[in-house]
Amino acid sequence: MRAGGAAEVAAAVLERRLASPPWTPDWSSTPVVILLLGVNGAGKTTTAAKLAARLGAEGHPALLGACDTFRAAAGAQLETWASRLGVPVVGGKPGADPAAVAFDAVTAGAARGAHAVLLDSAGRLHTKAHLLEELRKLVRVAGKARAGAPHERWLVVDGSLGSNSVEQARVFHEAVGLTGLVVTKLDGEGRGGAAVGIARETGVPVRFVGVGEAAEDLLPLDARAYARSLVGLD
Ligand SMILES: Nc1nc2c(ncn2[C@@H]2O[C@H](COP(=O)(O)OP(=O)(O)O)[C@@H](O)[C@H]2O)c(=O)[nH]1
Ligand SMILES: [Mg+2]
Repeated sequence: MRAGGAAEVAAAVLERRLASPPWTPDWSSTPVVILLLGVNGAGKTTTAAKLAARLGAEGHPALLGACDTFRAAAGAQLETWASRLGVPVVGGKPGADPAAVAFDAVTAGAARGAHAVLLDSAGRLHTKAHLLEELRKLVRVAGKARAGAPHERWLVVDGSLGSNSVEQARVFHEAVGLTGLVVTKLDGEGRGGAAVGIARETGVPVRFVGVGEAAEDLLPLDARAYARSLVGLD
């Protein structure tokens, strides 16, 4: 078989593995609550902001929840985005209970008629066990503010990193039950190949990809284009 032919076959296999029905949130029952989680630097905060911009442009106003209270800079980073985008944000003082911030954000989102509440979370704590326990609590408490929340629990993965993120994904999946992935930094060196392994390991779809640092640099997954770029086609 020609090399090109083999690459075409590989791309088709990857495309099938990555393809999934499109994301169709239930906008008849709002706010839809989306938790973004993942390790430090993956792109959670940036993705929350980009997603708020995208949903707002599609007619679904969002409210941001700054649940990363571990670092003071994290809340400030989200607030800067929020004011730039003109999107409301609910946060807490540094060291505040992230679950309490999530509760407040979901409650505020419902009261203000937001269609989506996007919860940014911390990526590093004293220990991994502590981080996972905090995320579990956040999920539990968000569900008290609104039944079924957070409706989506998306793992944000740095696409420029290698396959050790598959193990990370498994741990997060066990802790909170992921419903989707966002693969960031596909504008950089990496091609985001780990996403295929993560999607396979967890069975959850890639929902969006990050292709830059600006508000508009978040795109729904195009499985065909993604698969072809993974094998070096196009
Ligand atoms: N080039 C590029 N940079 C990104 C992308 N997403 C996030 N970043 C950058 O990655 C860094 C870490 O992002 P941040 O959202 O703070 O990560 P967090 O720690 O998971 O909240 C920041 O400098 C972002 O601007 C992307 O899709 N492309
Ligand atoms: Mg952050």
